Amino acid sequence: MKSNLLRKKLAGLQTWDKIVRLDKYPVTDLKSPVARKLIETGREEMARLGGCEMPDFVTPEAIEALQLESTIMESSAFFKPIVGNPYLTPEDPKLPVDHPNRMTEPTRVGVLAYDQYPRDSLLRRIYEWDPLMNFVGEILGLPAIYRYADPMGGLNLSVMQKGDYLRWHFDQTDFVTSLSIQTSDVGGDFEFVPMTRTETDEKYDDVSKILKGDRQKVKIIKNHPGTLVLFRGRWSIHRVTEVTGARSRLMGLFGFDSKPDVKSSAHLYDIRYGRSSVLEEPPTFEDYERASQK
Ligand SMILES: O=C(O)CCC(=O)C(=O)O
Ligand SMILES: [Fe+2]
Repeated sequence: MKSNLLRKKLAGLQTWDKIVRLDKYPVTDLKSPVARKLIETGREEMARLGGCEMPDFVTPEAIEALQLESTIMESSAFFKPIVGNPYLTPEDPKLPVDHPNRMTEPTRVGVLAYDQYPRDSLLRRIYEWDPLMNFVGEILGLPAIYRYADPMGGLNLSVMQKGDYLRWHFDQTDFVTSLSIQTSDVGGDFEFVPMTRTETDEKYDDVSKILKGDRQKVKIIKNHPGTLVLFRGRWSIHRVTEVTGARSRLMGLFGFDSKPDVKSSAHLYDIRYGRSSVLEEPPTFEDYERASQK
């Protein structure tokens, strides 16, 4: 049973130094010189590229446990193929067909929601750990930072299997924090164009060129397992290329915001999770295993 093996691995991960590379990322002491330096470098990268990559954030033992727990749960992810534009809005039929608002692409990504996460999940423990959230807030230069007050949206696992693709898009949230758990054999790269648009200029011509295949300003993040990424997806258009190998791409997505009480809309619940009611009690890993054996 995979869940027995997972229990053994989790039992060896009781203290944070076994889970997070505190030697490299001393997030429990944000005043330390090493942490100050990381925050300074992170802020500089955020300003220049709109994103910041922190490799080896978690230990190899933690990655093994995260991969195992995700594999146990993966077949319960919700998949809904959609065709959509880069703004995650309905198309506006009044606009010309070559306007980026009307340029759509198919997308298929699976998602596991926060309420599907077992109480003793390692990914849940990492998401709910204040030192990580506070570190993220420091890099973003926020006066305060909160977890989403959303029982489904707070923590997500993005599951991309062979043939899955996440289209070019801008996020509707200010920033995304992700932890790479498993990469695909081939494909599944995160591509982005730094600062594609601004608050005052949509730069439709540039967006249109990117959608038509202009690669000039495209940057690629390979996302090795254990890498923590902060990304301002509202301004930088991004996508995940098609996963073409057999191994699934698994990515933990942490919902933090500069405001308290952030919740998802009923529409998002429907398209992202395929349901409107929240689970009263999260399943256990054993429940997942039983379900996949049926
Ligand atoms: O999976 C990723 O690396 C990015 C996901 C993403 O862009 C999103 O969920 O909006
Ligand atoms: Fe995104």
